[in-house]
Amino acid sequence: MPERASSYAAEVDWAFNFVFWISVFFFALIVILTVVFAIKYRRRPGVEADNSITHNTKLEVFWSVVPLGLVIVIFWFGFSGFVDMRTFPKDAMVVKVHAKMWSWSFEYPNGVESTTLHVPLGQKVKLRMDSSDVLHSFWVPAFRVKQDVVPGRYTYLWFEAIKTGTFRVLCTEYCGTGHSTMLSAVEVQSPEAFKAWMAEESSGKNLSPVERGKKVFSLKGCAGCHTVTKDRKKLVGPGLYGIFGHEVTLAGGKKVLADENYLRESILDPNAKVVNGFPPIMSLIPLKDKELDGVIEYLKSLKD
Ligand code: HEC
Ligand SMILES: [Cu+2]
Repeated sequence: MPERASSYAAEVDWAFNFVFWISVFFFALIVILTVVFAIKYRRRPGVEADNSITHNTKLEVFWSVVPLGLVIVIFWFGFSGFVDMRTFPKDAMVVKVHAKMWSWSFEYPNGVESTTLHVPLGQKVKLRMDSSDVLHSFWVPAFRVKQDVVPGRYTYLWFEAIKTGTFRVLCTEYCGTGHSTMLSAVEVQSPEAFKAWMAEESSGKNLSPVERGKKVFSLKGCAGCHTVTKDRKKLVGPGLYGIFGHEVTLAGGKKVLADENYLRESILDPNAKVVNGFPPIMSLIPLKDKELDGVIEYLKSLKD
């Protein structure tokens, strides 16, 4: 089991272990008895089958009532845990979670946005989740929470972190080519560290265009499909390192120069010119003028 970092974890693990060991016990019991009886009562020459026993009421009541009791206990643990998870505390901090192919972003009550989820230790947090394309599923193994994120509606989740540290966030609903890279993290910080982080994030309004662009690039999910490293590794889309000022071969063989207008068009009207060898699956991601400008400056800065 992954480490336990939320108030649910101990109870979930207890229920899991309970069911697991009951299953192991009955599996062993049934397999052993099957083998023993198969050997002991096998057909042998000279031994007649004895059909005098038809049933045994005491034994039958026993093996019905005991499992019934066990499944009632299992139901009780499952149901009370479920009720806890679906009863949302009124005093929780609400964070909006935006899922899209293939990235996560998080939006806090004061409007700050981030690509990793920051939460203070010991504070109840409620997530309101939406997807702009297909079904995703938000999963934090260390918190023992998992919730589908469904296009066209909001879904919710709440938890309270009990341990500081960085814990993995995964998408656990197959959502296309980039599914396996749809990763993020939860940073559980002490309340002071969380406050300091929040203050720094919300004061960062005077970013240079390149810095702003870099932020937009990860917040808007561009990084889920494009690398920006020197090796120009392909993800779902082409690597964007060094793209500015270079020639791009389009589907059909035509070559164009990647100038500012090409970059602008590639972002505002993604399928107007499709890069050779790539599927036309980049969707339009709405950007404000300043964000678009930042992204273009950022792409221009990706060079030696
Ligand atoms: C769902 C995956 C996906 C996302 C998200 C995505 N792109 Fe793309 N992008 C692609 C693909 C695939 C191509 C190549 C096909 C084409 O040209 O449409 C591409 C092409 C491009 C190109 C042209 C590249 C070249 O080599 O000529 C640029 C520039 C670009 N994207 C920028 C962005 C920016 C900026 C964002 C975020 C606002 C973004 N993309 C988000 C998949 C994506
Ligand atoms: Cu997903």
